[in-house]
Amino acid sequence: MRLYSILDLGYVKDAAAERVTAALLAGGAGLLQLRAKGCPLEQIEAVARRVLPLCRAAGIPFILNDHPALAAAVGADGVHLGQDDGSLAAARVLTGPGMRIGRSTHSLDQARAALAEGFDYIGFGPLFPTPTKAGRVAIGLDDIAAMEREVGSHIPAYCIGGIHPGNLPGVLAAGARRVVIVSALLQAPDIEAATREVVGMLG
Ligand code: 3NM
Repeated sequence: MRLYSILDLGYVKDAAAERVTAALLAGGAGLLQLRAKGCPLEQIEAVARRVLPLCRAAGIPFILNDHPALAAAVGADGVHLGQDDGSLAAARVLTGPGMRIGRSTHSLDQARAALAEGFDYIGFGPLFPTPTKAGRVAIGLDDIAAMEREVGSHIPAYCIGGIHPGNLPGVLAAGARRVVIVSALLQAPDIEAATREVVGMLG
C-alpha cells in the first residue's frame, strides 16, 4: 500500500468513475479515495456506492474524503479529514468504531499532532505546488525525513502534492515511503499504465 490513489471528480467525469477506478486498481494502487469537493451529497453517495464494490473485489480499502456519517452509511473502510474538519473524536462518533480515519497535515508539527491525536494515517504536503489544491504553499522535501522518523514509523504517512514520475525519485531519496498522486495519474493518457509505472518506482 505504498500508492494511495484518489478518484477526484474535479478531474474525472461522474460517468467515468468505474472505468477510472478499475484502471487505478489494475495498475496496482493500494488504496482508493473518492474526493468530490463541492459535489452534492447525493452524487457523492451514488458514486461511492458504484465504486466501492470494485475496491472490495480488488481487496483495496475505499476511503471517502470528508463526510464521516456518509462514509459509515455506505460502508467505507475509511474517511479522510482536513485540518479544518474537526477532531478525530468527533468524527469517530459519526463513523462508529473500526473506521480508518486519516488527516491532512501541512507541516511537521501538524504531522506530530495527528499522530498524538490518534489518527490512523496522515497525508503530508503539498510537497510541490499543485493545480489540485491551487494556492497552497509548497512545503518542499526538507521535513520528509524527520516526519518519516517521528510519525511514519508509527502510522502510514503519505507524501502528497505535485508528485509525478519525474520528481518521484527525489521524493523517495528525501525519505518518503508512501505517496498520493492525483493529477499525474488521472490526466495520463493511459491511467493503468501510469499507475503501474509509479507502483514499480515505489518498489
Ligand atoms: N491534498 P496532485 S495536496 C488533495 O497537501 C491534496 O493536503 C494535499 O493532487 C495536501 O497529485 C493535494 O494532483 C493535491 O498534486 C494532490
